[in-house]
Amino acid sequence: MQSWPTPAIPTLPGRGPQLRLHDTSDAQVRPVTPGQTATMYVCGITPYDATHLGHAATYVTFDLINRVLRDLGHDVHYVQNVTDVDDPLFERAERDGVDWRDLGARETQLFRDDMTALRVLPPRDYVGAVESIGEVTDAVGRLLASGAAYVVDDPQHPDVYFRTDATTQFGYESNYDRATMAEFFAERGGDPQRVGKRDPLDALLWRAQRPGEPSWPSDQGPGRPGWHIECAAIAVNRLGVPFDIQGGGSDLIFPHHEFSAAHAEALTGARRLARHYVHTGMVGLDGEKMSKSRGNLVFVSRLLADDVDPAAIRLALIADHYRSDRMWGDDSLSVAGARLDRWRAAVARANGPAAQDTIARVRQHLADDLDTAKAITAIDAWAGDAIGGLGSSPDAGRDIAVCVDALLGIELGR
Ligand code: 5CA
Ligand code: ZN
Repeated sequence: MQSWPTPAIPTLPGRGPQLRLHDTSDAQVRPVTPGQTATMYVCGITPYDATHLGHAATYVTFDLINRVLRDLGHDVHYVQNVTDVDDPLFERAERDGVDWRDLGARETQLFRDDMTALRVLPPRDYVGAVESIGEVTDAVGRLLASGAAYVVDDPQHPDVYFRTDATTQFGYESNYDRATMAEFFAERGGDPQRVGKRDPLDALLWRAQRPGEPSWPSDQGPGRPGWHIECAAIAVNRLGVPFDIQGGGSDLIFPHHEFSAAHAEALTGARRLARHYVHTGMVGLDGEKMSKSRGNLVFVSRLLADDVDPAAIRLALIADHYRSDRMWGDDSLSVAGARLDRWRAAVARANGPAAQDTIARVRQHLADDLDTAKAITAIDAWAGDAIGGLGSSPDAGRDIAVCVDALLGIELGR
């Protein structure tokens, strides 16, 4: 699929410390250790509705990681999918009387526009589920051949399932116990009641065609892909295993990332799909997680249409730590907007305190599991001093603007 345009990223002189990130599977913050090219896969949208602030917070978080890795001198091979074949898409298309392909294309384009406005660096490979069906059918065939998958005993709907016990390490990514797995499996797209499965947790790999549903040919007969195998196949075929960072919101920890990892590990024999499993907290509104099913959504495109400065949206989204579940508040935008005004006024001044210490601090805080709150406080302190007339460096404003642009993705206009 076509990605979106790359915003300009200025180069910041010098180097920061090694990046450390929280890994869900090891439940600790530890160094990210890429080669020259860092490899990152982040789960993309299911395009049946517009991008809300929860999605945006997640993609901006991985954009910060992308920027920090580049600042450390790495190339970043970033891959993202689009789940453009899935039940919610068919249901919404049916409800609205539109073709599911047109709905997916329209919402994906809206997402590209939102990401462009938020200055999110595009993935190198942006891959739709429809585009990757050949990769999925190949993977399903191999999983069947190795005994990691089986066809349910249902001649009418011979769906293919993945054996939860196909890999010995299953469960290492989420560390959830069986009861928690069962709960999230049922809540997040699983089908524990499906008759003919060997284990209620076994995950769908290939869904045999049902009347009225789109289907594609495969050796197993016509059907469509399951969810986890889509991300497993797309990631493995572009990044190899293990890759450096697998990312998404915390709602993907189980079953999605556990099974994506298990599918990929059963396919390749690798012990671990990703070196780091990084998960963002959930953004909520009015006391509840923002989600399409609850309908408590604030859309990025709506704010942009209301002429909200995208830099203020971005700054509001990174004001608190990415791993915390947090609420979007009535004052989130006004606080960020006021801060942006102050930063812009500060960098526009003829003189300010030399920027080196502040830049070093920003790099240090971001390297510490993306401590954006402290990074922002460091810029606030510099801006306060500059506006207070301290310092006599004529380059300071420009240097801070370059730092904020390169690392936080926010343009201050100098
Ligand atoms: N297409 C799948 C992933 S393969 C999917 O989960 N799509 S999604 O559109 O539902 O979500 C896209 C991304 O936004 C996922 O990483 C998801 O974890 C994240 N996300 C969804 N809701 C929120 C929220 N309220 N706060 C933060 N992140 C969220
Ligand atoms: Zn995914």
